Amino acid sequence: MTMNDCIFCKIIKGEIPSVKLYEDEDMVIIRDVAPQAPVHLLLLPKEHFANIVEMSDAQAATLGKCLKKLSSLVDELGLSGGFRLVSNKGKDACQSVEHLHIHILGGAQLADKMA
Ligand code: DGP
Repeated sequence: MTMNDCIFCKIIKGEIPSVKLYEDEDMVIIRDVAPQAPVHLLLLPKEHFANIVEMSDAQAATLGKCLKKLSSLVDELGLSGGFRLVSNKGKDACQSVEHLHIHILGGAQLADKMA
């Protein structure tokens, strides 16, 4: 998969519509189209890379910055009661979009088991 046919790159560029709740130079945060919790968001780094295993040191530093920023947005995103972060990598985890993304799940008490 290249950036040209990546659905999340198209969302980031505004070529595919999405509900964008936050955007800065490093990331966008959108609503997941198939929510699995009352609040189900996706944090998308703007730079395309497939997953956490393929992440460079520079991309890891940017992702850390994004997560730090997320911590300041918790109330406005409806996550003040808590939240869960998930990033699927590969077949066993059912990763379906090969552009690293962090699922942000919350808005209610979540199940205490993840699998
Ligand atoms: P994963 O299985 O971890 O690769 O999750 C991909 C998620 O992306 C899945 O929860 C559904 C979501 N998704 C797929 N296509 C779109 C889209 O076009 N718009 C939005 N907002 N979410 C999408």
